[in-house]
Amino acid sequence: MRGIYWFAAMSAVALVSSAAAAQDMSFPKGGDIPTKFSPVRDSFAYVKREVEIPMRDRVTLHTVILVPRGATRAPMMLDRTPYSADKLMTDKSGGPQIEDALFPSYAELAHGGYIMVAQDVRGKYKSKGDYVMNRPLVGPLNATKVDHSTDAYDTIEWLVKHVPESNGRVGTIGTSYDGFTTLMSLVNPHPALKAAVPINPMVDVWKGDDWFHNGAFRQEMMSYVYSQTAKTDSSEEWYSNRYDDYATFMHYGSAGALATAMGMDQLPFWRRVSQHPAYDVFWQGQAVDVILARAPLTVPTLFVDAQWDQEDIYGAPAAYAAVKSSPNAHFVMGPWYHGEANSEASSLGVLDYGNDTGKAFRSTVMIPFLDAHLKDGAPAVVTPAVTVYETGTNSWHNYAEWPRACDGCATPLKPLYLAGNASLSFSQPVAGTAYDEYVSDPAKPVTYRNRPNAEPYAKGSTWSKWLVDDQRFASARPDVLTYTSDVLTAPVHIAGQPVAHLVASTSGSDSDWVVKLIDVYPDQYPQKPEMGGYELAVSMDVLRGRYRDDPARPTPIPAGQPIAYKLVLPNANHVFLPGHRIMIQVQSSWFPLYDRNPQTYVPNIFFAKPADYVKATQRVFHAAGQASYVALPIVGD
Ligand code: PG9
Repeated sequence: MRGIYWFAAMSAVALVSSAAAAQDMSFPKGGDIPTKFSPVRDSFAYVKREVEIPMRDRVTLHTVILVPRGATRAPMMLDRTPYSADKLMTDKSGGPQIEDALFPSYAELAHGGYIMVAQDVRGKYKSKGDYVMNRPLVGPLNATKVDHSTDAYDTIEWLVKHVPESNGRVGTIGTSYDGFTTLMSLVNPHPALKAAVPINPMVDVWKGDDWFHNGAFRQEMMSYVYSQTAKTDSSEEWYSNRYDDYATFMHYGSAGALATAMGMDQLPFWRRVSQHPAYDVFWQGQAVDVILARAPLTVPTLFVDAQWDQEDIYGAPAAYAAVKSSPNAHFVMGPWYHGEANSEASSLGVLDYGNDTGKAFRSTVMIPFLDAHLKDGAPAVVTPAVTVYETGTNSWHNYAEWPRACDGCATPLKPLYLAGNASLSFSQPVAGTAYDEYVSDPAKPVTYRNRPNAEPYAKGSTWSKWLVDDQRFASARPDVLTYTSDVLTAPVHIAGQPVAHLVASTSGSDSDWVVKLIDVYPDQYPQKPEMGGYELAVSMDVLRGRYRDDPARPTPIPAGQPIAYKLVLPNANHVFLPGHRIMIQVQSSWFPLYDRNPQTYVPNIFFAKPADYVKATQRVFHAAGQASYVALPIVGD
């Protein structure tokens, strides 16, 4: 009898447990993802908050605040970005460490006790409002009541009132476009803004930053305009059915034709760019160096430049130059590519520096500078006016002035003359052949680097290193004039901007002139044999000839007449060592980075027609009275 009861009980238990099991096996109404899940982050080394900060026009800007755990009376660093605050401040690997959420230089700041703040600029990603590329200041180019200056002010006002862990002192920091927004925070700055670090900022996008260099259009940047302005979240990616951009741009001919093929006529910023090929009030009104010069620099600022900046090589030096009379202005130039100041930087392409120059800059210059201006009771720090890395000797140096030699400086520029037999001389030409010539053929343009020319932002691209490519691919071409000095027996140190002065003619009615200053390594270089004979570009740039007299008013070039051209080249702090030679190259295209000059004067090169592209015979003169030269900022030490 007992057995029956036992069996019944067991059966009941089995029934209940199977019912329970059945209950566990059946998923809940609404499925397995709860309507709200609160991740547990107590073990994380930081606390992250996302807030929507209201601007004066009530538009809210998405802002991510990363507070090192336990921080009190901490300073805040603000980076206002068009590239997604979430991406800038995300726990990428889901990890609990600060390094999981921030790239190296921002992680170092957070470890140093800084609250890090990233904000989507208006109209991008999660921020509301209208996005405008490099939104100009309120005024003739901006009829609204808001710009990056007002948005920075309103953001800082909110932060100092709503972040309890802060000490009420704020710094702004950012690279490239974010360097531009950092500079904009200096216009009518908020009183709590106590320091700024614009790194490789966009300053004058027509003269020498992202869109043009002296009027030659950087057509490789079209993909950026496309991806940046087609959608708020930049989810519309540029595409091409050719790996080699040389082929892409040759296929379409002009930048305007490619833009039309890509649907870019729908993009208002593209329409403005293509309608303003000259340096008219549209671009002049956005020149940030000119804007900064209108008022004293009241916020201590570190203008950070990169000697081989492939994107904004003009910006930091120009902005610094505009305000360098202020004791608040400090200039840094490192041996870097665009943005490399933020990361490990012991090398750049073939150049080895022997130590991490990025870390050295951040730990000995940037962070002490910020600590002194932002942390409670921090010891005063004397930040030198100028901190520059000297390539060639691989050493850091401080100076009171930059540039150290220039037209009008105590140390003047020293002309290095193009001479006969493809030579260079510090003596003026007196006799010999009057000129050298080449045929510039738009059907076979000189490339800016060896083909294939990958799209700069394509996966695996080495775009960031192109300025240190070996230039022997160019000097081997008949349409590149190459002049070389004798082997140096003593060091030649340049510290500033070389200035090219060409006397040249063209058989066309328009022309581009590219000038390159190059350090030629010894043919035998035992310390690194593969560098034997390397042609390292130290400073180079392009001038679109139609703008030779007035960047705002282009004019045709009178065919066949020797004309004087002046082209200011980018800053360099470089020593040409004994055993090396100095080289100057001259050419008339730099493709496909820059659009081709049709060499026929047309109203707007963006819309040049195939028939406009003609060969031209170019002559560069180096005769007495028609001397071409590069004036070098040579200094004695
Ligand atoms: N200077 C970068 C860039 C701006 C515009 C076009 C292409 C590149 C940058 O902001 O990263």
